[in-house]
Amino acid sequence: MIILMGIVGAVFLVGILYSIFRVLRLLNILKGPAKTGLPTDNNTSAWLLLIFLFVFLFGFWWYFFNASPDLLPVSASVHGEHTDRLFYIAIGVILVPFTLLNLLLFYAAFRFRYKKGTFARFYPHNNKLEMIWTIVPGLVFTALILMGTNVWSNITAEPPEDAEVINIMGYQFAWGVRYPGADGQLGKRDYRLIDPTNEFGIDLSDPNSFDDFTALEIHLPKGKPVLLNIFAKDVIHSVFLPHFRLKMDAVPGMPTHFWFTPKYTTAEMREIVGDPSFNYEMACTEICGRGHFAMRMLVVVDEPADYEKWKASQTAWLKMNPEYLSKIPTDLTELARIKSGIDQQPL
Ligand SMILES: [Cu+2]
Repeated sequence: MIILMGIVGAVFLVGILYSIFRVLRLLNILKGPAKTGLPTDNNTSAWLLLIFLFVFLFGFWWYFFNASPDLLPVSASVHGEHTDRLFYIAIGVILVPFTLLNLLLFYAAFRFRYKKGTFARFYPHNNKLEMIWTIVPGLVFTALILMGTNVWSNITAEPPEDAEVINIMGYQFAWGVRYPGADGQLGKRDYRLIDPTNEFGIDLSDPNSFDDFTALEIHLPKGKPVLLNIFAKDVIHSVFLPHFRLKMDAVPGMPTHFWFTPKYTTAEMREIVGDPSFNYEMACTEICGRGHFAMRMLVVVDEPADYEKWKASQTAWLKMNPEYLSKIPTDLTELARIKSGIDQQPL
């Protein structure tokens, strides 16, 4: 709402200022050429420029402070705090010169408006100035890029040993999620094994895959590193977990990954934002086709003990699709029955 108000307000103001300018200009034309030889609207333009400066600069900062609570929600991941800090540093680096330069530019346009008998000094070049305004921004941007590269290389580097590994598969138009079962190891996958049921291409010749399970929502443990291995089955999708400051494309044929550590459980975040119905979510942020809007998935951050409980309550993919038992090498069938819990009654 406030964004809409800001845009409407700015358009309205530009309209008013432009109308005033047009009216004054028409009046000048009607009056005919001035006797002094000075363009008659010269002073008007200079004053209008000053008014423009103060109205818009004031409007800008008013809008900035009013909208700033909506800029970024509290970061729900550890690295998110670093990226937020970078974001605010970049905003500062942009806004301080933005304000100073605008003050200077509009003041200069006003102060040095045309006056009879005043002549501009010819000042075409100054090496020292050129050096300053090339080197200083160069150093500032290099520092920003180095800080950003540092954060980026951390979150895309190898995750800690104890990280929870989760596979995410984007396809038109939903997400598939695969967790390791009780053994904590995700089984291998191979795209050549993908079929309408086996959407991940789970390789059942790998005993680690027997107890893997797929889920309709994502659960994450608080305070524990989580590695997302990201795949796509058809077109480019993009994993977007805004509260965790996580965005990584899901590219067909080119697995990507991202690791992060959730900081607040869903219950804690509900208290922080003061909304008992708050939920984390994962969205697709690549316009991937007609059903793109449907690629939303609920994300729940649990206390580690609750997370383990949730994992234990899930049913292995193999148990849900027992017809795949026949594809398992015979010497592994018995192990597959045990690990997937195929013979056990559902809980
Ligand atoms: Cu998508």
